[in-house]
Amino acid sequence: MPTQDHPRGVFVTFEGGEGSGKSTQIKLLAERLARDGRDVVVTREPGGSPGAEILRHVILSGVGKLLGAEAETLLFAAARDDHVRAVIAPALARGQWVLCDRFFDSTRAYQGRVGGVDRALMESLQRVTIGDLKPDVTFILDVPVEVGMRRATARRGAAAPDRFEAETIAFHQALRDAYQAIAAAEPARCVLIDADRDADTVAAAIWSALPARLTSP
Ligand code: T5A
Repeated sequence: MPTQDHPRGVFVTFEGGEGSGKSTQIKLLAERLARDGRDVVVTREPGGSPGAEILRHVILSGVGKLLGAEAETLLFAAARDDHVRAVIAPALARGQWVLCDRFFDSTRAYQGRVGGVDRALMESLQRVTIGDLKPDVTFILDVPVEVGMRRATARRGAAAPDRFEAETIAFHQALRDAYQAIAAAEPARCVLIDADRDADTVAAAIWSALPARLTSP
């Protein structure tokens, strides 16, 4: 159980491929933290603020893809800029816990490692949008591609796949590899979680990994 007092709130992000179970786990963690008396804000990207939600609609419609990888990356950055300033930074300043479904690792994985967007552009955008704001801990939910796609398809029902759900199996496999590489490169911040287990087992793994990450230097 996390007990450490932080000078600001605690920023926790969830990452992973499609259908990896991020929303499910954020909900479970938020409920558990609230029972523990913590003041929790749940948010998501792209979106999370009124301006960023408009951009989410544009991006997931596929319009960004038509503009090209760099322009689509700019749209994600614009959404993040608004979200950080309107929601995340104020909540952390108030001392709240912020649980965010996707953050800058999604850009690094989808647009950077898999999409091939220029590294210098990515770094510039990161500097402008988030500065030195980094998550205290990032849970990367890892599932085999076919498991994630099956879950996402079942949840979607009759609706059409969005811009990224419609990508190829090779794209999603490269994405899984990218997330594993991010986790390996930043072990102090990132925890790779085997999410191909029932939701309660995954939640227990997340809960038990949290305190150590919050007390590490
Ligand atoms: N993107 C985003 C970028 O390319 N760059 C960026 O910088 C950012 C921020 C966002 C898209 O934008 C891209 C990535 C994404 O493609 P989205 O609609 O927010 O799109 O999609 P996702 O974040 O991928 O969210 P999903 O809703 O698809 O997946 P989740 O949240 O990982 O999964 P969840 O919890 O909704 O679960 C999916 C289904 O599986 C079941 C659930 O009940 C649900 O039906 N489930 C489980 N079933 C069995 N066992 C478990 N352990 C389960 N956990 C959940």
